[in-house]
Amino acid sequence: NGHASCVLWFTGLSGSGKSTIANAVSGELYRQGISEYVLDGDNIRHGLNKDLGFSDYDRTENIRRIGEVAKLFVDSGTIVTTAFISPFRSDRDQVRALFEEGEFIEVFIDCPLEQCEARDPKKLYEKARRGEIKDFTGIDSPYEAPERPEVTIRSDQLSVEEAVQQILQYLQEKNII
Ligand code: GGZ
Repeated sequence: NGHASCVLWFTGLSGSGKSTIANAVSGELYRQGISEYVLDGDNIRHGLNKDLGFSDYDRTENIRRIGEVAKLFVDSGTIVTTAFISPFRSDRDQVRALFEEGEFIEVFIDCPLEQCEARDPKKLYEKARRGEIKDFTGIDSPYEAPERPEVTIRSDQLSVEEAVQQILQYLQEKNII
């Protein structure tokens, strides 16, 4: 199947919908016969990066390693989607610099903190507010929103299907798929 490879680099708060939308995009690409893969906490933070926590230093190292892995996938001809908070602009920009022009597609999963906190499926925000988790993104650790993301998904206003369509449309416009 003729398609270009790229990284769809999702960034956004915990609970913004990154994993859900990443997996839905991946399912649709798979149905189209496209070589694709999702990197997320389940396959990275539990394995390659299980030595890392959530200090600023560890997050930077987490993102650096994920960037290198994403590059290997792109070199292999795959469309790789990454679903990590990646809160620091400079870390994301360093990953961008690993790629050729057009290969790194920053996808901002934009959802107000109040919404993410209201959903709170794993009750992590509740714990962070009580001080039981420290350095929690959006509470006592910063989130630096992208300034010029290639795609912005208002996940509080769109259905998962609409979000998937917006991303696929971008890939089509850029002749990647
Ligand atoms: C943020 C945390 C923290 C802290 C545990 N801050 O909603 P989740 O559970 O499934 O997604 C969050 C995930 C964030 O890991 P990332 O690798 O994406 O973060 S980063 O890119 O900043 O390195 C959350 C859980 O891990 N989690 N403690 N303190 N999220």
